[in-house]
Amino acid sequence: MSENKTSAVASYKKRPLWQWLLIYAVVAVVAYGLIYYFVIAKKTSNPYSQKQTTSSTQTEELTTVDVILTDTGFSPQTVTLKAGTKVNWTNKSGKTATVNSADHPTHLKYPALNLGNFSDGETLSLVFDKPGTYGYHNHLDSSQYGKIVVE
Ligand SMILES: [Cu+2]
Repeated sequence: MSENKTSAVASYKKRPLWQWLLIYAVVAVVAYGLIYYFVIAKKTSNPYSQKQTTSSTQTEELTTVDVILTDTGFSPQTVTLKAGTKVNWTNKSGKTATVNSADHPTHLKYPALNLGNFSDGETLSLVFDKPGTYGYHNHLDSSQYGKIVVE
């Protein structure tokens, strides 16, 4: 037992100092490598999770608002929403109608809102990106009109 101990000490003493430094250096490089590997792995998984949160906020922002056209007109007549919201107009009036930009009959105020005809049961959609007030009407019955206020 005591012989073993002395030989172990002897072999320890045989190693020159630079070898121990080399071993320490190798161990340190491996340890740092592992740490960096995990840090980078975490960092690469972070943008992914951020991407997920961004897309989930986008889905939150991209809410839809439904406007129903009945024979008494568009309901709700005035819709206030945030930029990026999609408006769905559904025709439940029993007749073919249109969604056209103000003013009747030129429809020049907001050309993107000239969505044209939709028959009973059909839906027209438009995403509003810019703040503003957008008037529209049913060109086939201009007593039916509405307003989209984008904040
Ligand atoms: Cu019109």
